Amino acid sequence: MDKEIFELERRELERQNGGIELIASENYPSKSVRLAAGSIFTAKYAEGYPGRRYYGGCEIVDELENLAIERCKALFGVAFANVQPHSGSQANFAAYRSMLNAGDKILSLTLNDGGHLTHGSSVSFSANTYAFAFYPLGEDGRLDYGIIREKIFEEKPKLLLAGYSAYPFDIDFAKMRAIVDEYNAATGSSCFFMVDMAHIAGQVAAKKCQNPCDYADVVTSTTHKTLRGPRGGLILTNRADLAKKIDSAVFPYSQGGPLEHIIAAKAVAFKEASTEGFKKYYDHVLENTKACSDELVRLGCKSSGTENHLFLLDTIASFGINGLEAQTRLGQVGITVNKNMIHGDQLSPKYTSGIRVGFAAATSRGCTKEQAEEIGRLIYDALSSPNPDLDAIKERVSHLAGSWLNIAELEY
Ligand code: DSN
Repeated sequence: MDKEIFELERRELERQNGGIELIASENYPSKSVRLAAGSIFTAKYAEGYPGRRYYGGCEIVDELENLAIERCKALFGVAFANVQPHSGSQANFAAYRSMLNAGDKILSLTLNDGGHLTHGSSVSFSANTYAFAFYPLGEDGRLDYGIIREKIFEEKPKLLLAGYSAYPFDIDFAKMRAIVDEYNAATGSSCFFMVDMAHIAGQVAAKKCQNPCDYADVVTSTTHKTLRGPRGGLILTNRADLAKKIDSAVFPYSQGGPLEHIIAAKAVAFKEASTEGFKKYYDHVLENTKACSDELVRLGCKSSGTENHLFLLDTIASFGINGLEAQTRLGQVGITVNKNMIHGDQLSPKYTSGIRVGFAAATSRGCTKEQAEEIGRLIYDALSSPNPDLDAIKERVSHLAGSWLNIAELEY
């Protein structure tokens, strides 16, 4: 009936299938996740929570949402889960509201070092509602827990925030919990510890890093990045006192009817992420990311190195071009990345000194370690010469992407 939309979807699928997707926050859900997201649950209004709805006819969506909640709790080993947030930003909005009053101070990572807009950017609600202070990374571009400890005593925040959008290394959540506990004990304060694990939710589910739910008062996430679910958010806690506040901060404070079709798709993704197959998938994500980064270093480039699904490539130091130019040039050969500030960046966010490279999506399509190394060489060939043969590189990209699984047919 709607040929225009059908045609746009066809072209987008062709674009996705024909290229190499290296945006670290993107991924491809399975066909089962997409079918659930397109299901008839979209037709049901269900404001409220299971057993406490404002509409009749909610018996089945109650079962659905309870199942999603149970699967989510089991996956992350946590006592309470709210699966209604429409996005990560909505999840952060409600999470802050459950712990803080307007004007309270949040201690967050310096945004240029990898924080998210909702972690204190002046263009988001966060900085408009709360006061923010920031901790920088250490000189080596890694979290410096000594600095965080100093800052918490200096700034006296009500909440310490961890979890980032462009941080390529492991995070010691246990150490951050200890800092908050030490601060609270020494000063009689009740500072909260919150983790936004959106980028590493898949790594947490696969048990390949510390689980922030073991240490934080509240954990937020998206479901569509490394977790491979539908686009959406969630909030987790082990604290019964906060669980109630979280629920009312989501509905009715900041959202209306939950997207039950997306909750169905989240439930499918939680089931998939709890399997041995997902752990193996994640081993490949980590292996591929490191293989590509190592190959670029072998070719003389400056990479951040990696302990997760992403790394930052310093394109100024490696090729003498800024992140925007690198993003554009790679786009011309069918490799999608985003420009990104790198630690100590002297350029503005409009240009940046580097790009962020991630392998969650490519690995979902079957990218192997050897292919990840080849992608390193493709990036090098596209960026190292002022006049590269873009057609030849594009041909190699198409050949590689063409050997992968069709995104529309991805089984889990
Ligand atoms: N936009 C996401 C990212 O690219 O990291 C964060 O929400």
